[in-house]
Amino acid sequence: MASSLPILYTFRRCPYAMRARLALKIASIEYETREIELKAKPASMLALSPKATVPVLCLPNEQVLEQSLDIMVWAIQQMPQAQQLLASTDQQLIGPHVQQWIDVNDGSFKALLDRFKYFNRYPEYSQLYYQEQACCQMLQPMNLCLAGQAFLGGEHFNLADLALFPFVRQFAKVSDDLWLQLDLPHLKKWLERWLESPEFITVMRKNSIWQETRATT
Ligand SMILES: N[C@@H](CCC(=O)N[C@@H](CS)C(=O)NCC(=O)O)C(=O)O
Repeated sequence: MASSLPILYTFRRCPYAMRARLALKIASIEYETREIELKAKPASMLALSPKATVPVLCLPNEQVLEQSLDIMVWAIQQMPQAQQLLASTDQQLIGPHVQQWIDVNDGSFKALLDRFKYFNRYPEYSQLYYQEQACCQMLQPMNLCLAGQAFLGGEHFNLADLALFPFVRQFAKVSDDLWLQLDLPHLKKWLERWLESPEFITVMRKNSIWQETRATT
């Protein structure tokens, strides 16, 4: 697949795709967007990445990155200055501090987020129980960390901020009422900052679904 720009298979509302797009934007990397439908994945995407999840980034040298974190790291590595800035806490892009946040987010928090959002499918516990557990697992520790600094990474954001933000956003959007009741002022301020950032607004612009038949490559 010869293309001068990287190609990103993406789904607008997917939080994993969101964090990849955000990192690409922050690193000022131009790419071709191929917006897909999860229920009708293009054959060309499946050929590149049989595991069939978005995001998938295909580089001009035909290297395929099929994990959102790999895409984020690759994007930031293209910008030496950003790499230094984003590594301010751990001295590396994904050091132990960043990894810890990502492990909690992609592990127990994501599982609780799904249960909180789709509580009807998980009747073992109430929606409020799932909310409370999610708060204990990640949102309260984040709020505590953000009480003393603007970002999880310190005074500048790092990969943990970028990686967690779309999931916290999704959590907040489950129920306005429930979110408003939570006493997490520092986390809410952090979330607002990301929601209002020009980078996020840009990567959330709507694209029409990419049509495989139109592909010339
Ligand atoms: N570990 C993957 C997870 C990506 C993922 O699960 N994406 C979801 C959408 S949010 C997906 O593509 N699911 C496949 C499907 O629903 O068919 C990553 O970080 O990129």
